[in-house]
Amino acid sequence: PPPLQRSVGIIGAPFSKGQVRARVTREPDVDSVCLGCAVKDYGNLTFENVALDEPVNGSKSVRTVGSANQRLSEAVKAVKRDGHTAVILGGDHSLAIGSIHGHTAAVGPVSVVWVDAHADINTPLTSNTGNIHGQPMSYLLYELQSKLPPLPNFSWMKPCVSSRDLVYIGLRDVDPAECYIMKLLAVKVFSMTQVDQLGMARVMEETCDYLWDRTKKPIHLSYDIDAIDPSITPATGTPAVGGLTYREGVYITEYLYQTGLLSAVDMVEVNPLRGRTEDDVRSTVSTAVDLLLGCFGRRREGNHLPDYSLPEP
Ligand code: Z70
Ligand code: MN
Ligand code: MN
Repeated sequence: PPPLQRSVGIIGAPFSKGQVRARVTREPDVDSVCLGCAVKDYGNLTFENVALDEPVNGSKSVRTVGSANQRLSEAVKAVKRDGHTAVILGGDHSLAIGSIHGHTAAVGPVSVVWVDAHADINTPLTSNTGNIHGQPMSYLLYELQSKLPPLPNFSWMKPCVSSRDLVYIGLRDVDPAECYIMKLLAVKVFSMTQVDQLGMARVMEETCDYLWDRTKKPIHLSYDIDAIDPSITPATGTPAVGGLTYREGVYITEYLYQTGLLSAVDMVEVNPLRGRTEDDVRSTVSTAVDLLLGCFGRRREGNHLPDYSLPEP
């Protein structure tokens, strides 16, 4: 494995306006995110609610989400310029717009690994819900720009991801328009069917083979906690049955860590208010923490600091 003493910069991004169901907050405990590596806490971003943020083409809170993402993009850019691996704690998945935008602004083109029950690739014109957390990939892809209406408070952002550099893992709740878009753009998808068919080890090998076909780019992992089965991570806004096991979920993070290319991680849709019991919340949050730990080198076989030495009798 590559030598992996890395520093991590953490941004809290408690967005909730990309979806309707209450607050989604920063939950994972910052101090537990990285074991034996330096953690810099950039604090929680604050966002103003834009007054009179009436729906645009049916999409809700467009202006609020637009300006919040502009701030997040700047924050992620700063974390990357400081030389850290960026961790963005959501918040709903609309924050991937600013997160991926800021990441590419700092480092150039990236590969995106999107782990989710949902494809989040609706355009504002195909969305049935008007929730922007179901739309972020359409804003980010070069290939969909001609399909997007102009949106207030989004003029700062330019598309920055090629459909060739995107891989989905865990899909199982995809709208017809999203299915059409992914076919149209020939996006690489490992739905739950492929996960069942191939097993996660092969899914990860094929993911990297595919992404590395041309050049190895920094990886942006956008991890929606609802990718994991709701029996393990119930405290989320849109639980979808038939999800990844805890082990499959963690394996993704361990595999990406050992590529040495993991450059930014979003951990989103953890929503304590959606848990029915305290155990629901505990299990969801501790899984999110374990996924982040996997991203930063924790191994299930055990861990020790590099300078560990046995005590002499
Ligand atoms: C639906 C939409 C979504 C997360 C739900 C759902 C999208 N396709 N994403 N929960 N995280 O509203 O566009
Ligand atoms: Mn999502
Ligand atoms: Mn989702």
